[in-house]
Amino acid sequence: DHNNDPKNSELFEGHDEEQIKLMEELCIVLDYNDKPIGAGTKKLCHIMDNINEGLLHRAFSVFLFNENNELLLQQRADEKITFPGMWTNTCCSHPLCVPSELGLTSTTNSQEINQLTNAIEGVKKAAQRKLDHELGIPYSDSPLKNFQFLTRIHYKAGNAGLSNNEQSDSKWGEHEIDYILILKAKNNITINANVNEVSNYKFVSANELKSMFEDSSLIFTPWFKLICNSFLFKWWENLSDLEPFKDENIHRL
Ligand code: DMA
Ligand code: MN
Repeated sequence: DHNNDPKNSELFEGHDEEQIKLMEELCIVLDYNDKPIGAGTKKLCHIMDNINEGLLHRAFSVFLFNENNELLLQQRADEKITFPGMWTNTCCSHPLCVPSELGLTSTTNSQEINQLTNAIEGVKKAAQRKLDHELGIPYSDSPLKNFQFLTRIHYKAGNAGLSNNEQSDSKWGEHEIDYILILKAKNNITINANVNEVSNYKFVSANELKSMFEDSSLIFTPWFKLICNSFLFKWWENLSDLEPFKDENIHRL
């Protein structure tokens, strides 16, 4: 039972109004096997006390590559309540607990046949919505059919676990089953970053990213670090054929 629901006045003190409002979004609460078991506000799902009691939700991470196989990185805005100012992959967020993003509107009525297929469809719609919201990437530059789902990663991270993060805030964390989506651009991508979400962005080669890791003035999100240390560079070397990297497993990192 996740009844730890501290008063907004204390919890959000000093935070950005627009980002506080987004904490009312309804995330998909999961059991250990990625089965939806309810809805929880973004606020409740990211409170470390609830996470420590096991509260888990669904998320996605988009890795967008341009025609030169460079990865689009973003730096999270200082306004973000969780992990502000950190560099990370192209776009991350949560599918909402609504039929379209749960993947329950499929015309093939295959809910019983393959729940994962439906969940992936829902997550792709959420990814399209957030690429537009955070980076101003129009839906026409992110057609659903161009997303490739690779795998799922289960991880837990606290804001406070990070050294040299002055804005670290132990109240907040992440505990997610994260759907990995690759988007290979087939044309020049239009970007119009939302400054409330993204303070900077940059296309990088694998070597450029590795040198960013050497720069101690840059801070990276824990999930991006985990994915870089486990899978990213293998995917990056094989962008033309990602089939061997697709699986139905949940990798517990
Ligand atoms: C949450 O991302 C998702 C992952 C994979 C960490 P986020 O904090 O950027 O979500 P939002 O953009 O909705 O605030
Ligand atoms: Mn989350």
